[in-house]
Amino acid sequence: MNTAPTRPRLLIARAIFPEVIDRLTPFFDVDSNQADDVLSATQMATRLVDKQGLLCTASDVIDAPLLAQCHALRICANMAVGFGNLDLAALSARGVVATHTPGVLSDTTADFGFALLMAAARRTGEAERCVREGRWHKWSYDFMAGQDVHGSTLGILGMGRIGQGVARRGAHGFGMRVIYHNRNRLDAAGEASIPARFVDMDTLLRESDHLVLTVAHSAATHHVIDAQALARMKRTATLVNIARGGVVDEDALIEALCNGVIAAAALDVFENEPAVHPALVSLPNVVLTPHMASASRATRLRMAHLAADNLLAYFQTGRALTPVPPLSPSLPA
Ligand code: 8YV
Repeated sequence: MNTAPTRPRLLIARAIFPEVIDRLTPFFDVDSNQADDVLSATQMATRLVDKQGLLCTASDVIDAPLLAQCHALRICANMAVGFGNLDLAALSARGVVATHTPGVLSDTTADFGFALLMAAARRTGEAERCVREGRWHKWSYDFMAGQDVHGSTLGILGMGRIGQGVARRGAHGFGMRVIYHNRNRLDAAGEASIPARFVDMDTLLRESDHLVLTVAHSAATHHVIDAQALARMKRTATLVNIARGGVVDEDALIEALCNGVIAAAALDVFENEPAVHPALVSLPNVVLTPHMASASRATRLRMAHLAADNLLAYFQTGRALTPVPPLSPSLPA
């Protein structure tokens, strides 16, 4: 009689690095979507119904109707630091552990946030399109004149690890004065090490030359940047969103960019991604990138390994390594 214990069944919902799958296959019966078709709710339910483990990404919606069909599920390992795609209440009600990938992507994401800030402020997207399209005919005193980055005021909304990374780059690399707003204030040593000054939301909006959003999306932060908030910003300001699309009211931002309420924006995340509002595509003063702030090969590999480590630790020791915190005040990178 074969008495070998059965291995837990695992669904890997999107394509990931083959070497990470190789680490998991000795321990799990793996059903892997290496074809990388984005699974519909029905397809996800069909493939997850008998699985104890799930490795998913921020594009996969794990909600109560899905969980109601997946009674075997014990752990959901999100290959992302953000977890707005997970219904934490429904997971916890069913005793399913949720994990995410904090820390390993903070610097790569902060690098990209800074790249977007510079691109928006110095109009690099617009300028590149002008050259490529043969529209550069002569030098003029104000041609492609944008806003300075060095010595300006950098505002950060959401001072988790990613926000602090952007702040350090601004303060140490570009001599920027850093102000921030967050649900929780950093301790004195944390503020001094950047240095950064805690301000209320109104001051943040009014004083920032460049405002970078790194706050988690939740009911409390949904459309926190709306028409009223944009109206309080400087007309010369730039806005950068590397958090989640829902933090910004896109219709209000489009109005603001059309009417000179702020000078420019750079968006890596969108309210209905991967669909992008057509008005954004036609605006010259916005830089648009496809949710790629963490996309260096090394960092994506670290994220996939950490998701795998969580699955292995949970099934081998009963404890996951980086569970999602119960309530997260800012993008907890
Ligand atoms: C990921 C992200 O690329 O980690 C996050 O929260 O937004 C990005 O790093 C994406 O979410 C993949 O799951």
